[in-house]
Amino acid sequence: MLHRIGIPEGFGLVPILIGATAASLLAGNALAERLAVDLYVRPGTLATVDGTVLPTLCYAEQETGDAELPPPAFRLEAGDTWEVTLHNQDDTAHGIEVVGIGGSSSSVAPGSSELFVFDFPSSGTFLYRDPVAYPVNQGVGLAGIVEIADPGATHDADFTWLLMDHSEEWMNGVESGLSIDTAVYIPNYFTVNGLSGADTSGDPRAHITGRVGDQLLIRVANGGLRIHTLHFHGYHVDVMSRNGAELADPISKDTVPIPSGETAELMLTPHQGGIFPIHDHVVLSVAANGVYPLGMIVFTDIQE
Ligand SMILES: [Cu+2]
Repeated sequence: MLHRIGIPEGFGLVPILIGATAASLLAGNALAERLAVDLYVRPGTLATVDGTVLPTLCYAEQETGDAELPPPAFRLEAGDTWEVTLHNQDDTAHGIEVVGIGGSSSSVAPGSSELFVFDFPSSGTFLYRDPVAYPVNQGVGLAGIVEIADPGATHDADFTWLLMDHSEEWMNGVESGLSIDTAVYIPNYFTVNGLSGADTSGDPRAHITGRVGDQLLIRVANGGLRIHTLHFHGYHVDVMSRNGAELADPISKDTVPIPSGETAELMLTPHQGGIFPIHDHVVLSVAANGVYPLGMIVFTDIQE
């Protein structure tokens, strides 16, 4: 359910904000029931694996300074309420939707701020994105993950993959104020948490580490516009939930399709140690501007 309360322009804080920062959300705050953040929609960049810097639109936590992909990931607990004050610093309308929860029918005019309130009655992995001018705004960077943890969960570690695809042509077009032909979308960069190729091994949220027998929960959200079908080498995973809904009978698979805008929670219980790749089954998506294997790929590093 979504509640939306308009607040006057320039009125950055409203009395119900509790002052929680994203850092405190990520650190986990078992007592919090209402978690408030400010997000600023503004131009930013994606630094790609081959040194290209692409123009994006970002949900940034800071009002000023450089804005970069990936967007912040937020973690709450089942039963919590997420209060987002969205400040639109861009020159076109923007909004924030949590797919399956609410927000899709609202937008924020340029230079204005609005409060969006999202209730999460149960645990799951959710995608937030800009529903305005769909799919263009989402396609140039306005998407991220909200993780709703189950306080009673017993897994040993968890990981988060925000999948994105990036069209240099769209990104340059939006930066230049051109109208985008949405019938033609040819992404040429593909990232996990804003990283690609071996760079994903430097991100402890992306790089899968653990021991044989551990229960390793992988939260996946596809913020891109293309389907991404993840192939696990060395292991099968149990698909525990999709789009925030638990599956009654988890399905064991080594290849898991994640359509655009959708999420899944995967449980990896390694039966063997080793370093194995996990990659998009579409070879183009494992490339960066055509160079393989600098695209959507992550690795496991499992100890015996
Ligand atoms: Cu493969």
